[in-house]
Amino acid sequence: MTDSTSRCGYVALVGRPNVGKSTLLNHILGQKLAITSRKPQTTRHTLLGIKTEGPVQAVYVDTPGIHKDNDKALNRFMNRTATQALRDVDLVLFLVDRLRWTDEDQMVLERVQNVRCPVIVVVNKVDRQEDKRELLPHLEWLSKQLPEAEVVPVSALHGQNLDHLEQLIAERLPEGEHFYPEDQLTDRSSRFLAAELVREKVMRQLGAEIPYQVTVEIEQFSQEGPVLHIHALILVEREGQKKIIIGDGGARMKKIGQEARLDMQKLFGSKVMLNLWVKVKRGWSDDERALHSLGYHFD
Ligand SMILES: Nc1nc2c(ncn2[C@@H]2O[C@H](COP(=O)(O)OP(=O)(O)OP(=O)(O)O)[C@@H](O)[C@H]2O)c(=O)[nH]1
Ligand SMILES: [Mg+2]
Repeated sequence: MTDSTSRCGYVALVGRPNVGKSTLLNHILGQKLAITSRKPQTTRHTLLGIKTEGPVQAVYVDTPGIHKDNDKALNRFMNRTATQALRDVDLVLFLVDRLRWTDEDQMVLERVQNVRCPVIVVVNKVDRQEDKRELLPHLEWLSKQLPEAEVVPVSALHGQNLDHLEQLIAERLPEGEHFYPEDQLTDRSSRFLAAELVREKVMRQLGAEIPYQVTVEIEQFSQEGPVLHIHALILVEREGQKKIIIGDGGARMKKIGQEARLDMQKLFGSKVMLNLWVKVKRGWSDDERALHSLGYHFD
């Protein structure tokens, strides 16, 4: 945009799990802020990622993937969180994965059709689409579902077409003063981000089911001289899960710790000493009170 009008607004990233919402946020910010993994339902909380460039401030809201499975309190919390984020934003980015259209995409589409603000449909992962022409009928079909929306193919992972996307976003933000100082990156605390990085490594290291039964609490977070001391507690549902996370002779736990520590050092710009523990807390993911005390609540 060439004009110097001050613009600012909230931009929700919504879609079913695994379409690349958090990856897109990180690429736009040029920094790893949101956790990502190949497993669905990685993101559990909304997270603001703020990008200020000259007169334009876009406040991105990363959300949990909207999914069908609603049987546990944690799943209900995640779906409610994502749906609520659609309410108070100025622009919605509806992410889909190339031609893969599922019942969950349909669920999200129906919610997005009801929003009042502008919508951009972001067709992600096009780097994986060998024959791009095959996309065209689907892009047209998407346009018909949301006639007012722009439909934009991108690769969030490789940064393809993101300049164009950001341009479209900027043009759709309302005029107004910026909500946040220009150097602010997020609304979340460093403690929150540290817990998420540990959870990401657990998500990435473990097989199919256990990651969904894991949450992380930060017990200590203190700067002592040049070193950040972080103690994180990994909570699981069952004794057997604890053994799997620890691994043979503590090998898996060590790997989780090493990888999380490296990411923390990058994010916080400080040397980090990280201590991890694993504890069993039965039933936490289906217990409203336990969820609340573990940080799964609305502000
Ligand atoms: N090839 C390719 N992979 C991508 C792209 N964007 C995301 N991915 C991969 O897709 C997977 C899911 O990405 P996430 O960003 O965690 O997806 P999400 O939509 O935030 O998922 P939830 O938080 O579970 O709702 C990860 O393995 C990413 O690396 C892309 O443009 N191309
Ligand atoms: Mg995510």
